[in-house]
Amino acid sequence: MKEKKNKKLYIEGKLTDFERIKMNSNYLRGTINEDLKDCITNGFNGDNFSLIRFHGMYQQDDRDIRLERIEQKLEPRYAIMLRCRLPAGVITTNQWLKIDKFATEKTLYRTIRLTNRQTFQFHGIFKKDLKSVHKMLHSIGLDSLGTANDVNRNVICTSNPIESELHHEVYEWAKKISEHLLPQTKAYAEIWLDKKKISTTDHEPILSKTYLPRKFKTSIVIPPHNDVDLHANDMNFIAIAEKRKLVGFNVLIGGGLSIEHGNKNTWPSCAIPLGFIPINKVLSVSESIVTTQRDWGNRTNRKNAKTRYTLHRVGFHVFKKEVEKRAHITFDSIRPYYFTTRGDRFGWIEGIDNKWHFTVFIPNGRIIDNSDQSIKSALAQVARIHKGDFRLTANQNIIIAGVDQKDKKEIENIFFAHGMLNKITELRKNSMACVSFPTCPLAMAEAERKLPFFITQIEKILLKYNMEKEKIVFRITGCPNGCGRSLLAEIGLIGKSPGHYNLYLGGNHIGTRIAKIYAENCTEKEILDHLEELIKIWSEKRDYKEYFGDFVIRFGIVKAVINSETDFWIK
Ligand code: SRM
Ligand code: SF4
Repeated sequence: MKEKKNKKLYIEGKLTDFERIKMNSNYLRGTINEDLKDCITNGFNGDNFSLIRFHGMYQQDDRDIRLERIEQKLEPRYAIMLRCRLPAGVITTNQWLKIDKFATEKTLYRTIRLTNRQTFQFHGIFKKDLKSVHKMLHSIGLDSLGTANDVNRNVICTSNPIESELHHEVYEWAKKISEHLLPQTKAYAEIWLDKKKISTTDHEPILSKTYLPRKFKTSIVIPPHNDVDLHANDMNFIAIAEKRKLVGFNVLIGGGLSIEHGNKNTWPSCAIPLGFIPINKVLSVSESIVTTQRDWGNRTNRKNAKTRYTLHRVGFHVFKKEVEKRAHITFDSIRPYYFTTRGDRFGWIEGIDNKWHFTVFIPNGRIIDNSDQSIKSALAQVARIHKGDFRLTANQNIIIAGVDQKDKKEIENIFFAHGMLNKITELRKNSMACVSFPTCPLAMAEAERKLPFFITQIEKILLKYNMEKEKIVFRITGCPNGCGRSLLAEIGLIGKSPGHYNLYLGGNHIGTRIAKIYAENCTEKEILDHLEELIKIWSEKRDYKEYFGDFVIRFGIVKAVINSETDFWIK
């Protein structure tokens, strides 16, 4: 008898072209190898343009010189951005020195960019150097698998090892989940590492031949620090400890931030709780959540393909029941937990193993030497003498982890000598921007390059109203895809067109509330005028120590987004 499909669970309609690309790709091989031999263009052709993303690479062109190249009748200056896989952001000093060298010698911009998912990107690698970057990464135990496209992305995890024992256990889970959910195809090894074709029958038991309907993101967080912004992720594990020992995780699903300007069929969402699981169920539960999303996610519309839309369509309880069935468990009630902070805790912190950890502020995560600061040189110098490792944070900063008391001064001196220990305001520490121009093809307005300007202006406003010591989470994202996580900020800007942004307010300081639109299509001046007015009122009318994000809600300046499907778009 023909199986009767439940319409709620299976979307009928035309599959997106992306589904065809994946299906016809022979497990992500496409004709990438042939393209690599084509020296006429620096780009990739046809489906390969999308397929290289499954190998952790994006084809980009420098948008600052796009018009100039067109006028000169030249091909756009194609170059590749490569994103490494680095579960929980842990990188050894030896690995760091190798990537630093590669960035200097083989990339167009000679920089490394720390991302807000605890890894790094190289921008501007030419096609001819692609195999050498993969071989270099492989030689130091790294890869770029599963960092882009319709797979589980780099698994992020609370980064500061202050709670060392717990952190160590949780870090191991981040690695295990990442590895468990990785693509199994041998295409990566064959194409980039010149490995001989090992098997003729590839198999993707978890991801399937057509992989997931859309990107999928996972976080692990150790309360009370929501430094990973868990609500931006599809699947989240909140570590629950008893007597400092990990006993299990609360599992939350369906977070995500991307929207389309004006498209009410898109909305951001905080993740919602499924329940508590013991440690031994982590892999089966993560696999069951991923396979349920794999089977039920929308493959006819990529704008509605992420887990939150699947939950909305099939119903939370139906989804939960299916996960329980697949994982052979019953979720327990959520265990109590709370968050007090987000962001990074800068400076020295002593871990419980008597080691010290030094969190250093990296403006926009850009590892570069410039006239004010020589960040790249400083980190390379530290890497040469440091006996512990580096941890990349989910806020684009870096932790020099595992330092002995006696070595602290030497490390600090290096950063000081390179101009990196200047005093900065709480606003600057809690700010973030996505990459945007010139490399991001989707950018509508500046983000990374505009962030210092906005911060400096807002700092002046805060000073004027004696609020300069206050923390405000301020973020800019160059388009509504939301990479800069502006919709979880107390003040968030989302690019509309060059020089114009929508202004969002009302996220909270712990990252558990979605922000709401306050003003549309503003110029930089209009934004600063709005902020001056609001900061003035906040300074006069706030309750004792009330955060900006909470104040704008209590004072009725914007309505709180409680149920984002319904509340987000209502004015
Ligand atoms: Fe992102 C696409 C950069 C975190 C939502 N993101 C892109 C691309 C690859 C543009 C593209 O598709 O061609 C950007 C490359 C710019 C460049 O030149 O480097 C890009 N995203 C980034 C990074 C580097 C921003 C940063 O400054 O740190 C972050 C890399 C993280 C990583 O290491 O994997 C980054 N992106 C995010 C986040 C935040 C997060 O994950 O915590 C989000 C919002 C959370 C979410 O997923 O809902 C995010 N990026 C997107 C989207 C929208 C996805 C969607 O659900 O519709 C796109 C566009 C797409 O996938 O079609 C996108
Ligand atoms: Fe690019 Fe938009 Fe992401 Fe910024 S938010 S990096 S502009 S895709």
